[in-house]
Amino acid sequence: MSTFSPRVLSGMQPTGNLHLGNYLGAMLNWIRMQETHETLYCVVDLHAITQAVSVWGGPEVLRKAILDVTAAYIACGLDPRKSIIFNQSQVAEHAELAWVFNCVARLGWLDRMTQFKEKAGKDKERASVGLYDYPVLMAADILIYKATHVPVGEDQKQHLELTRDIAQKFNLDFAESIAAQGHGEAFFPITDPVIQGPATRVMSLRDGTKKMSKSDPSDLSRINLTDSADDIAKKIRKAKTDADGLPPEAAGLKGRPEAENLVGIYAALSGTSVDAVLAQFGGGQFSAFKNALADLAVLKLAPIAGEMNRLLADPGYVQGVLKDGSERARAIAQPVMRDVRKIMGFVVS
Ligand code: AQP
Repeated sequence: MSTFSPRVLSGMQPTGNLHLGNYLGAMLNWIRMQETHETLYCVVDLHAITQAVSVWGGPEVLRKAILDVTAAYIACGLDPRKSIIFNQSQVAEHAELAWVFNCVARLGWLDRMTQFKEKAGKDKERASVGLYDYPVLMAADILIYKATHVPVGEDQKQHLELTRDIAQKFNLDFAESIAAQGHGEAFFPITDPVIQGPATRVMSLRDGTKKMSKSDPSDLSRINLTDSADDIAKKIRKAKTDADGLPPEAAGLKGRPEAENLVGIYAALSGTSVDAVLAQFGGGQFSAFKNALADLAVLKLAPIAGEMNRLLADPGYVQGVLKDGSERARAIAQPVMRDVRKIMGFVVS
């Protein structure tokens, strides 16, 4: 059996402000895991350009978004001394391995990806090839570091399954060469998704059946990590709810997506469970719960915006973090890519 040392990789797209969904679904686990694992966190800028230029905004918008997201990472609690923080485009091996994986992955696998269907909408003929190929690049992002664990929100589960399929097929297709080159039975690990916590899928504050998302046209649908304390409190107080109060037990949230969402958010922000939140607030008025949630959200989130502004006042520092992180990431990625070339039979000079 091949064994792989535990290593964590994950990323977020610089396509706009990070929001509460990114924070609760992914970031809290990222912060936790930097204490126990070797961790790499990237700003996935190559993924940010998969939609039309009019959607991602062009060079100036992208440049700013990469720095903003990096500052958000640090402001949330990622520590550049503990984690490798970098932007994807600075490590060319992501794109090179993605090409190899394009030749391993099958069209049928990609055709099943629901995120492409949602993002491409009805007019998929006009979607970019990059949008379709996004999950293959994501597999390369992960496997170029032989990452064993990837903390993500629930929406990324299907893409992680594709990553596992690609790793498995590569290991099988090239098994003889992998063994001959001294890598044992498997060259790539079968990565585990880490989808943990009471808010792995945070829903829109305006519609409990839709994921909270950067691209929702309604700003009231999400809490941005850059929102002021007033905006955070206002958005929570205006969040859609139904007419009933809070139930005493989790079973009572069934069929009530908005209530379930707000309780999950409270549990994640307070580091407790849905049951514990309902033990405290169940049977009470929704308005009292919303006030408590607004206070908690302001307490936890408002300092992040302040810290982001402080960091962005010194762009040289943020750029320095990315430069240092990219060098450290390249030092891991380059030998892996060299091994892949040898395994596949490319003549390496
Ligand atoms: N609503 C969410 N609940 C829980 N986790 C979420 N994530 C995103 N939305 C939620 C997780 O955040 C990480 C980074 O996501 P991303 O920025 O790379 O991509 P995304 O899923 O495309 O983000 P958005 O906000 O939904 O952007 P748009 O609007 O462009 O589609 C991932 O781990 C993701 O699971």
